[in-house]
Amino acid sequence: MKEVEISRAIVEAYFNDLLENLSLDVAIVGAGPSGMVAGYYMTKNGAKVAIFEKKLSIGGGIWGGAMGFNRIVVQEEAKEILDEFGINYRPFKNGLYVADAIETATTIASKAVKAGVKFFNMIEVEDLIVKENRVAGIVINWTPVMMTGLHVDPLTIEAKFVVDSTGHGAQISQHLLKRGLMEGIPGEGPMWAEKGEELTVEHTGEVFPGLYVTGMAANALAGAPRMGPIFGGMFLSGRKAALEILQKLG
Ligand code: 48F
Repeated sequence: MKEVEISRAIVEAYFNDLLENLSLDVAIVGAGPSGMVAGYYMTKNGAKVAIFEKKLSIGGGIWGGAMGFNRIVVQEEAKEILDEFGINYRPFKNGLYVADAIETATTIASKAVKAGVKFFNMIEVEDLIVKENRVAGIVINWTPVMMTGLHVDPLTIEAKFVVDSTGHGAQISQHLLKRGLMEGIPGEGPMWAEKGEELTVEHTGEVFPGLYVTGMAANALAGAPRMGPIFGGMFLSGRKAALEILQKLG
């Protein structure tokens, strides 16, 4: 066993994947619940999808449940998505169900990978490609380059659609805002769980030609309330974006 052969295996496999994913149907930014669920449904239905995540770990805000108590709550309307993924849950009361955060994060990630979603972690999306008033792809860099502020130019990925699943900060839509291509992003409002869940799904959609928002990013753009550790809205938002994009991809 030669060390350099181990290196060759990694370099070859990774860069083959990167080359194959330079041109996508859909580039999803952010591997939280809404982004991973969106990726799963799109890939399962034939789209070529990759998810770019700036952190080392994927799963976004699922892992810690609430305050680090690693359980999440899902409401009746989204129970079918737990069933689709085969995630166990226990009924609580009033149409609420409790699931294990670790099982939720790992199962969604695993099912997404097995459906064919390609994950690229430790890559930060630092900008968008915009051509003739339409988002046409993403601009990527290594997270350590961004963290250290090194002056290193990025690479690009072209995509028919980009999904901003970056959570509370709506990081990708912010790039359009700072260029004057989008009107103000009010940010999420104070907590109101029921309303926040409803509005997450309602505001999931295309916010600029070629750019969709899901999950908490949708609330940030709409000024809709935060909702805390109830996750049904995130799942339903991801599925809604997936079905709309699939329809547009034909
Ligand atoms: O925040 P996050 O989990 O997004 P979400 O799908 O779900 C929100 C819930 O987790 C929770 C909640 C609801 O119940 O309030 O917070 O809306 O995941 C967003 C992911 O995007 C990554 C970030 O590291 C996180 O994993 N991300 C953010 N900006 C970038 C990014 C970027 N510029 N490039 C790549 N990844």
